[in-house]
Amino acid sequence: RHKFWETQPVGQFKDLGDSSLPEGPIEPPTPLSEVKQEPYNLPNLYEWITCDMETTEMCTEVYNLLSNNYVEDDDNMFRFNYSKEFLHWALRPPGHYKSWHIGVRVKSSKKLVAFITGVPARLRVRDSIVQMAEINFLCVHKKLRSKRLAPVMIKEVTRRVHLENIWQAAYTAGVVLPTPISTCQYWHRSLNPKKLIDVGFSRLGARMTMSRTIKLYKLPESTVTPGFRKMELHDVPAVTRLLRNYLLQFLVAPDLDENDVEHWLLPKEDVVDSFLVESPETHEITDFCSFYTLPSSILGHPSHSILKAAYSYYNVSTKTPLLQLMNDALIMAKHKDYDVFNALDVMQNDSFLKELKFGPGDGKLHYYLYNYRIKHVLRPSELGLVLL
Ligand code: MYA
Ligand code: JJ1
Repeated sequence: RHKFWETQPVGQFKDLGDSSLPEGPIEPPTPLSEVKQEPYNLPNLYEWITCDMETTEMCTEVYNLLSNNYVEDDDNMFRFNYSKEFLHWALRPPGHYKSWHIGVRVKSSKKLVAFITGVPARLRVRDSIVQMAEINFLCVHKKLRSKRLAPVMIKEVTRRVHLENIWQAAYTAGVVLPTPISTCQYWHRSLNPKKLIDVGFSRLGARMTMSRTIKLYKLPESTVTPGFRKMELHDVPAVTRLLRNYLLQFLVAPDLDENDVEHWLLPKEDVVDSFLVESPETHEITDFCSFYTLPSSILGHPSHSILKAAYSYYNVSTKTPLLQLMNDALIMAKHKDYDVFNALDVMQNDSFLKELKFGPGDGKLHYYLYNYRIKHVLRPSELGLVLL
């Protein structure tokens, strides 16, 4: 069934019920001297490149590959359209390795036809802190699909991760592979229902008119929580403390330090937005919410070409009820002209999705670990991790 994945150190379907298998690494690290020194072989017409994501030329080439060939919904109506600025941010966190940004070119024309990336991350799995790679942006040009190029890309990124003495990875996918540690549901909150319906992202509900629908999704002009404001650089220590403490309750979560928080959560225009609640009395930072910007191309629509989507990222409530905090996040997203606010049912998101008028989407997201076994499938609420 899975000719490639059956050969890899990942949880296998046949082992799903077997509680005699221990939690933790599936195979031990090999001595670095035994890691293959040369890249894997590609079909002869192609060559490996290491992408320098510092340069706008490279960011543009990657952007062009992804915007034409990356993830689509089940009905091929929308395609993720990560911006160049987003890619520049997502691929250069503290301690990133240029060698983990891997492209494949056609030798003759130099055209970029495939891509895969890793970035380093510390993840906590129960009580263990594990150094990992987060793998993302695996893409093969539409004209080169089903030629078994993806397994070569995955083996090559694995080799380059091993060369840095890292032996585990985390990744998400819309497809089922051996074997998910958890399966999450996408939920969507309409902010611009007229456009969403026009482009086929959503439909008029039964016994609903357009004006009744617009009224249903109306939001206040401004946020309601006293002390709600944009996160600033000087907030990094307080946000780090708040978030670290909050993430302890989940079985799998990132282990973030101040440098990580500055990179991943400090607002960056049209890339990541973060807000917090500063108590007007004590000036304590008590609550936090964030979302990232991931537009989708609308395929083949006569008048609309881009759907502007916000994706819920990390949220922490200690004083402001999470429902009210997320309603303020929706108000900010509407104010910034997003068409839809998306969220997974991870962390405590279940507690606000229905009340804030999110509806379940037709997409699921499966979470995976490479070379790390988890004894039981996790509930989405046990996951404290959001990948981009
Ligand atoms: S998820 C986003 C993936 N990208 C897209 O969906 C974009 C549109 N699709 C494409 O570009 C292609 O269809 C891709 C497959 C490139 C996905 N993750 O070359 P093939 C297996 C893992 O003939 P193609 C993301 O970026 C498939 O089951 N494996 O197929 C996270 C089959 O294996 P098997 C996948 O369609 C990526 C084999 O590939 C995926 O031309 C995490 C077929 O290869 C998938 N999304 O190309 C990667 N889709 O026979 C793993 C298909 O066994 C990282 N396949 O079933 C693992 C950790 C590595 C680091 C470890 C460090 C220690
Ligand atoms: O966006 C998604 N689905 C939308 C559009 C569906 C269009 C037809 N297929 C959707 N819309 C309904 C919204 C509605 C709003 C009012 C309330 C009720 C709901 O369901 C889906 C997620 O649901 N997205 C995708 O399918 C994109 C791919 C998801 C897998 C991602 C893989 C990630 C890669 C890892 O890095």
